[in-house]
Amino acid sequence: MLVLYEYPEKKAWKKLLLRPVLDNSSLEASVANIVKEVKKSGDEAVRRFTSMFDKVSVSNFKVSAEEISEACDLVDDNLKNAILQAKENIEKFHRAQLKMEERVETMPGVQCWRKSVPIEKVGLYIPGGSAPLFSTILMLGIPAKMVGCKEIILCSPPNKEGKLHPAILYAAHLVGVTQIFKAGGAQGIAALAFGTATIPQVYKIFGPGNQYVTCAKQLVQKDGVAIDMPAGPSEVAVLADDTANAAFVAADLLSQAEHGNDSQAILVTTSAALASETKVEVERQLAVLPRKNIATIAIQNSKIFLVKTIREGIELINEYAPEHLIISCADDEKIGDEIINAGSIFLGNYSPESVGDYASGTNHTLPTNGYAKAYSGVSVDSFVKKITYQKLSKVGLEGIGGTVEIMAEAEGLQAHKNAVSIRLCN
Ligand code: HSO
Ligand code: ZN
Repeated sequence: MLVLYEYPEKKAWKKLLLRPVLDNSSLEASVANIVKEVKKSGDEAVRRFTSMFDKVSVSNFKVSAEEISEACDLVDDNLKNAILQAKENIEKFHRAQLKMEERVETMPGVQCWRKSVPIEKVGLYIPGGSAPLFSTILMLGIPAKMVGCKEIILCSPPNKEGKLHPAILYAAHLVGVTQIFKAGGAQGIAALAFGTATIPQVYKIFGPGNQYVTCAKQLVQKDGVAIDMPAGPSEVAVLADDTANAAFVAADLLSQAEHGNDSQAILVTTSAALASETKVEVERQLAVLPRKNIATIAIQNSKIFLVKTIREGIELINEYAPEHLIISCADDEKIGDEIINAGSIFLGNYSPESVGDYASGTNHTLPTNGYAKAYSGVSVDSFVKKITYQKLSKVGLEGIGGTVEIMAEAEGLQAHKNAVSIRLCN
């Protein structure tokens, strides 16, 4: 059952909005051991942990061309067409982010500019488990390919038959992933971070995963491998007034709840009627969901907040900083402009989160756990580094030289000053 908080006082918000705490400490030691073993023994260790955790012995981690073409035949045409439509939209939206920056002449003869350079080797992690998230391959693979990453390596845990889901292979092939490996969990992350005889090392690792995967990503970061962002359980918040539709709101809350036991869904509303109707609708829709066991547990952690004004609702949302925010209010766009902390915002009664999860074009890899206060979701920028350049003419150096000499002198860095003076013969 969703818990209803009626007009909670502001000072109580922080506590009420706390996410369930994920305590990594108990698993950190075992994840650290897996990471260390893979670093030391490479493929042999990956094989050992794959039999231990995935209960399958894999002789060759690399997915072959035959396996890919077999998988492509297995995916039905309806699904292929849907994936193609999603790909087209995701490409359109992400292509618009590829902006060239202009050269700037900061002073006569002093030119500065910045260029995006693709990260040469990136790793995409796709979880296995109860739902094969092939949509995440589109969200990560499309921008990686678009900016020109040379090696796009995908790792995903094999099932008990030692295979990956056909839709995963189809999507990976479609977006131009360069190599696919059957390796999951912390061992998959460690393999990507350090490389093994068969799995290439990458410079940045993307993608969601369970606590083991998240912990492994955090550990390898200490070894200099970049990661997309600290990931936590998925979440949605709905901000609604009395123009919202309780059945739609309930469906949105449940679409997030079915992701995992630890998913969170919250409703913030000014309408007492909507709050109670949504409660009833959630129970009604939940009862017939195939993943009702998972969704029921997630709904137990989920909350409804009744607030006096939309303004108060906006403040509460900004405090929570949800991964996804659906605004079902008459003034959706105006309210949307006042949101400062959210990963992705869905406006009006006809913009369910599911559309962004799959196909509208925006990226679904987004900051969870309150990280939306300081982090953005994945975009083309996540796959590039930006290098700055400058070129000065002699006139340029003559113009700026004095400024640098004075500043260097004041910092007590004579060699810095000299690098200018020697050129200007001062
Ligand atoms: N809502 C998830 C993404 C997803 N949904 C994938 C369905 N498939 C996290 O943003
Ligand atoms: Zn989703």
